[in-house]
Amino acid sequence: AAESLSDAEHRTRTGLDPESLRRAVRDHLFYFQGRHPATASVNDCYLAVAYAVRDRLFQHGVQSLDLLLHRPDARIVAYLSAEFLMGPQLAANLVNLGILDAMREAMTAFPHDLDRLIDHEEEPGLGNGGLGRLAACYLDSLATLEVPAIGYGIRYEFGIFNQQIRDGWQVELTDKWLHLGYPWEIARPERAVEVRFGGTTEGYTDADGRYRVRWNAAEIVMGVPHDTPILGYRVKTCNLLRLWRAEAVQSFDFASFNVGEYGRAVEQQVSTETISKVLYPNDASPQGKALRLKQQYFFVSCAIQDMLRSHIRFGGTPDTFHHRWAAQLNDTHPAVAVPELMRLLLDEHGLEWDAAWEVTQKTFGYTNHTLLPEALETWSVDLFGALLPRHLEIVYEINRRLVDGVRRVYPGDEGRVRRMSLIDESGRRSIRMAHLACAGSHAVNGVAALHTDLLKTQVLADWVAMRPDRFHNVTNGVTPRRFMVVSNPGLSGLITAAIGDGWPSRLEALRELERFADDPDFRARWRDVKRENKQRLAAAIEQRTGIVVYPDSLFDVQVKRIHEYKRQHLNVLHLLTLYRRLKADPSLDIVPRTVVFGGKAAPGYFIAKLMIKLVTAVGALVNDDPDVRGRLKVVFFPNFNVKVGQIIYPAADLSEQISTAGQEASGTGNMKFALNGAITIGTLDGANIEIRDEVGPENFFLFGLTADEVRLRKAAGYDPRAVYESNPVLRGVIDLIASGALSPDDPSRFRPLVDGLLWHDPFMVLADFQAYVDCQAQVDALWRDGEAWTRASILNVARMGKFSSDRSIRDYCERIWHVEPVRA
Ligand code: B1H
Repeated sequence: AAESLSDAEHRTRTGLDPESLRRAVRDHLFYFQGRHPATASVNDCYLAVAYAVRDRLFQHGVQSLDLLLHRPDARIVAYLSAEFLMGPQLAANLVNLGILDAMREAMTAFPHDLDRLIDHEEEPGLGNGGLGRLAACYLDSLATLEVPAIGYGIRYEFGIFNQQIRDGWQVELTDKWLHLGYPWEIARPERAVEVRFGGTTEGYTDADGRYRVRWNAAEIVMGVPHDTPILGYRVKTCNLLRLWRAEAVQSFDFASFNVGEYGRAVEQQVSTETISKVLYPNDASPQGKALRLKQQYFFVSCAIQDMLRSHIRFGGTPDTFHHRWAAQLNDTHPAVAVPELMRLLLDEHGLEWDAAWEVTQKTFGYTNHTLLPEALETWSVDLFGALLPRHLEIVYEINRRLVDGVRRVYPGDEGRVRRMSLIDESGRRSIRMAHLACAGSHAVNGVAALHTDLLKTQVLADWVAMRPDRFHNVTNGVTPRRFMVVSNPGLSGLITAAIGDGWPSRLEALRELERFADDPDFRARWRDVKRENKQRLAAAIEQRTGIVVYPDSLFDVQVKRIHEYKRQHLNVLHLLTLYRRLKADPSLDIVPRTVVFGGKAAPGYFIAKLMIKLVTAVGALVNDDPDVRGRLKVVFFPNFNVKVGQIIYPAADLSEQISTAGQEASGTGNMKFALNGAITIGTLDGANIEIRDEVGPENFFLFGLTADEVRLRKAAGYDPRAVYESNPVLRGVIDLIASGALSPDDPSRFRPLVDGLLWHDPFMVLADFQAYVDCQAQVDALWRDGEAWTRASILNVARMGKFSSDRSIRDYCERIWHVEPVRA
């Protein structure tokens, strides 16, 4: 206490006025980086501003922590996730601190202005897509709601690959996000923990004569935490993102070195540090790789040990662990936390099984993010046992008790026992991680109403039958701070001028915009903002692709991972339909459109990469065709990430959410678009359903089969070929692709795509084609009535309040975590 700073000292050191900020930036530049302000580079200035901002975050952070330690009864949320897709930090932190304008003013004294620095910042791409970005939104909301929380994950040295488009194809480049230094984190080597792998187990009798198990591991790795402060919006709460880096215990083997084996001397270090080297670039189809399991166990073990250590240090006992911690499993990637907590409680802290199991179940909640069968993780028993022999024993014991329970409730129902077992015995024996997560949690949830329903009636139906009260829905949400205030200042300013500035942390307040929907003045200003955002995107498109697009055209946008179930190819079929109409009658009066695509394809996903090539090939065909006269433009915007999203969402008129019904668990891009005034064209899938319920069916373009219809249609024997034969428009576009006209250098290039559609079409693209084209005609009709379009756009924003991640987090706090805010 003697050394802590007084409020007055804080004010002089971390003042928020332009003059204090200017001084802070100058000091960091000069004393910390050894740079003269007059000759500082963009990166020098960026780092100096970032450090000045970080000081102010830590000021809040240290005080938040202080508060927690004085309240050892407060429950803390631990969000366990293999991915955190944080996006750029500078502007978001300035907004949350409330000093964006003050810093802009402060930077006029330096050679580079603030917007240049914001533009310079690279983002840590430590996630694949929606699942990782959701974790980041939830951290923002937890802090904003003043709920103490830590995000635990992996500090990958290389995040999701950077995507370049060369000759129309995706090329993957290593993401070196650390190369210029990452100013937002601070390494905490003194808090490192040890993580063990491999070896054997042995039983022994302890001093009290009880049977115990000891794990004699073969390999030890250090986990070193790197902390990034997470400040809430205009509050004093500052939480933590704690990412773990793998380091060798002993980095240099002198014994080898001394006998001349220089290579061997560093081998161990290289192999150890591979664990946190790179993010697996799979969206929704994990592969059973040993390194991936090592990554999962590595960060989970670090996290649980860290939580236990702090619990005990502040006076807790192992049997009250769950009073202090509510841990959420972000999908099954961290599900090995269940046997890890059991192991620590049993083997290291001497609890009996029943006591340890109660603590474990009360600690964990599990969120499922997908129903795709190929994405439900399993690990072969052999691999799991080789890396984690003690955990395999614990999994077997959990399973033994589970199976006993099932037999008690359903005597003689061996089919059910086989279905529910943690071990899949068909073929190569493997552990079903979703079952392990269900078994070890007090609450299981899906991420949108439909997804939760399907989870309950299909994938986890047996589990629901046994423990119905454990299943919940928590519909996803996104943070309006990043996806409105930071990325769309024009719209945010207009909204604030109309309804005041409370809406970013009380998003339901957007409803007050409804009364402006019929105000001609307000509509005109609404259109002006959208137009400015479209101009900004048009400039970025030209700069990155060379394609010139027109801001007066309808900006029709589909950005998300490239996957067949998301049906980028359905969008392409519509595009080609428009193109063929124009070719047949160049004087046709059509609504000019700019169709923008963006998203990464998993490097090993051939068809997804071919879809990217198809989009760029259509662009090459259409964009400069004299018959088209600029009325149709097709753009593939490279390297879609959070930063690019912040330019794209605000500029969209139409949001493409066209997945096969029943396949997209929730979607969150759909929310980001609608919050920025885009109108959705979509299927009854994921959160689209709830978005439509909120904004009203008249302000949403709905088409396509429902999830039930998809199922029935498949059961009845779906024949895509028959659809093709019977629809001349569809035949025209499919034949165009098959003809080779889009790929004169390799006429059969798109054959795999075409054949997939004609002979299998598991995602019902052809079945939904006509409905989609008809629906797009309704889009055109509304677009031609500019006033009506603007009205629908305003009403979309006004009614999207439900989709703030603050609402999602409140749901988790009340229904799953039972935690309360700790107010500073
Ligand atoms: C989602 C994933 C995912 N669901 C495996 N599942 C991964 C699965 O690297 N892997 O192995 C990575 C990611 N991601 C997405 O989660 C859903 O598809 C979206 O519909 C949903 O909005 C999002 C957040 O809940």
